Amino acid sequence: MEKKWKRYTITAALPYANGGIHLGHLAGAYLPADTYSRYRRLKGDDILYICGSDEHGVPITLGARKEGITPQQFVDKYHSLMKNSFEEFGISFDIYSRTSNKIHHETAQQFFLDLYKKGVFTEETSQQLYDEQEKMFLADRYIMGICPVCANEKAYGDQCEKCGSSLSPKELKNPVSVLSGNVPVMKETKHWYLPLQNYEPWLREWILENHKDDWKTNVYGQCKSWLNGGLHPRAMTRDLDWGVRVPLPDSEHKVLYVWFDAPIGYISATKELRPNDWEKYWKDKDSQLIHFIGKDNIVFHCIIFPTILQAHGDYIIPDNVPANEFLNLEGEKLSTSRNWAVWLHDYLKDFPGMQDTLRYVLTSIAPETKDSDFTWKDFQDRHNNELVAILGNFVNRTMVLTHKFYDGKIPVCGNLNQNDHALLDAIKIVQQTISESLEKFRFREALQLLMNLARTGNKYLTDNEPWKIFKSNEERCATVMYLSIEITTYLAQLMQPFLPNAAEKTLAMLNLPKKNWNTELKGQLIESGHQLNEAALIFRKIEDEEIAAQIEKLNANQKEVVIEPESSPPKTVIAKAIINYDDFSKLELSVGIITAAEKVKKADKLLQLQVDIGTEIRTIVSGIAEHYTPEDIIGQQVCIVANLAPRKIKGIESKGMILMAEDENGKLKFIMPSEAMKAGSKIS
Ligand code: B3M
Ligand code: ZN
Repeated sequence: MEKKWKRYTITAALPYANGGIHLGHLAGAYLPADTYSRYRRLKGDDILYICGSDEHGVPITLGARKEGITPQQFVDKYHSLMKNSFEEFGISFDIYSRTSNKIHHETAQQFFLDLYKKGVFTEETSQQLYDEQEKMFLADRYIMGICPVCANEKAYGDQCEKCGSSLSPKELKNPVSVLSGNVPVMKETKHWYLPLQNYEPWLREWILENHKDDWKTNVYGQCKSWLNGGLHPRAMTRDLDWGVRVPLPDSEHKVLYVWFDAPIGYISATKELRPNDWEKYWKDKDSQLIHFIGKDNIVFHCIIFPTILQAHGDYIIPDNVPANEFLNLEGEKLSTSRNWAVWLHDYLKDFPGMQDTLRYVLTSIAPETKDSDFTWKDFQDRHNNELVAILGNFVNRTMVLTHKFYDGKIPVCGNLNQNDHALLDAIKIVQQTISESLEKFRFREALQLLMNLARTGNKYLTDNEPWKIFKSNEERCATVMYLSIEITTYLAQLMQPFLPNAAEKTLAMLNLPKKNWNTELKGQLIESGHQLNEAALIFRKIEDEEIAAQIEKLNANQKEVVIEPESSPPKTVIAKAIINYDDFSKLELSVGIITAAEKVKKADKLLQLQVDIGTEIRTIVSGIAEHYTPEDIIGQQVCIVANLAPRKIKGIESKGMILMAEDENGKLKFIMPSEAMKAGSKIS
């Protein structure tokens, strides 16, 4: 039996306050969550749509340093930029808060203390790099040194941006502190860890068994691969000065791990909004908690935060986490460092009043099951050929004809023929099918259903040609127009979650109020004699020049990410020296099959793979995490260098190397035999 929920707590990932909002963010989390929230409100459900800025973590302190301002000034600037764009775009948050608020610090500290007192954490002491002059422990990004792989002198503690290797600070040669330029020393430090491994059986049952059927396969698959990879204790505190202070003695320079405090931000924002009854949204088992996020946040919302909530004991856990995949831009991965992105604040300036168009396009191409691509040409086509030519056109034809024939008064409906009855039946079920799709988080499908109703309307007008029978068959003409207005009215009501502005305009033209989706959106919605308001176009056309300007802007603003000239390699590949056959024959190359894959902690680019090479299963760490997700590559045939000396990468011993080919966009692809082969087959 499907559960009946009393209320809905809907969250969208708290964006880092270190930049603007781009189309990828919108398509990933904020727009689907907004559509869903609007739908729930139209049904009269008790919902809260919660969001805010994530203002802690190393990206913030580093960003502030770069701009030469304090972290607080830095987050103030980006918080208001994001808040304003969301507002202007019409994302209908019930609250857009921020994690630097006092109420958040208090809530997160209390949460930490509750867990601490329950004995949930384990304490561990370890050696970390420390800057004696600045008197501070150095996060990976605060350490620079020589890359052990390519000898770049400006590699960071977590990564070399020149060769792309993921590194750990201890691997760097001649490490120095970014802050002082001094050589850091090793110093002992204590941290509190969440023993995730203890919650594995509970997580397995909750996700793998209870949510097998209702979670999206991309989300379920990622969780499964994390769980199968084995869970480990994760530090919930950091040695930093910016963040939520650890509420324990002797912790002046320690803050809560940003991924501990940020999701609690959902709770503090609810408290801020509803100081008197926030608890029912977080503690009542009849409240449905739904997290809208992008795929890079899955582990935090499906494994770590739920474990924190569960360990606490008083809170509900998410019922669903409908994470989206990524949105690409003009065939390439979005990149904020390269400025390969379309920023919402720019869009709003360039296309004033055209929020619905962006909503329409991003929902039509939503990366619901796999990555999808936004192109400006497609944006124009969808707007002109669908919004204008199908939806706008139908509404406009109906309005204009009604004014022309009947001075804008809804005419009397005469006898219905078979087609009319079929039409009415079709209208009646649309609301139900749209609702069903929305409840399954299938926004593309839901929007498609809406557009099909507009298509049906256009066809009905074209088939019945009321303009030809206005004089010869008054009754029939009136009936056709009556039914067309009825379709328009359904469209206006049903548009609301997707195209709120167009819906409002259409309802204003119809001179009708919004209806409750649960109780009022059935049967006949209009009455003969009702006076319509003046007809106006709901969408204008987008011209070729506007699109050309956007493409030009995108290319012009693109930044080449080159590292300082003195240390950067020439762009072209240097031809390597000639080798003889003996050199070549030293390589042991063979075919392998990937049997398991998981992300490497704290390394965005790395996957830890288990590769069957016939005689054994090898652990190989490979820098392909930006090109493949773990669940996509299980069973993949690969070619490997089997006799490469083992190397420790991020603490994992990697035994071998996977051969990859790189395309002109820097995308890596597996090299594999032209036909499936047994693991261990030799390559020569
Ligand atoms: N700020 C990461 C991100 O913006 C992080 C999300 C927090 S959600 C609680 O993708
Ligand atoms: Zn390097």
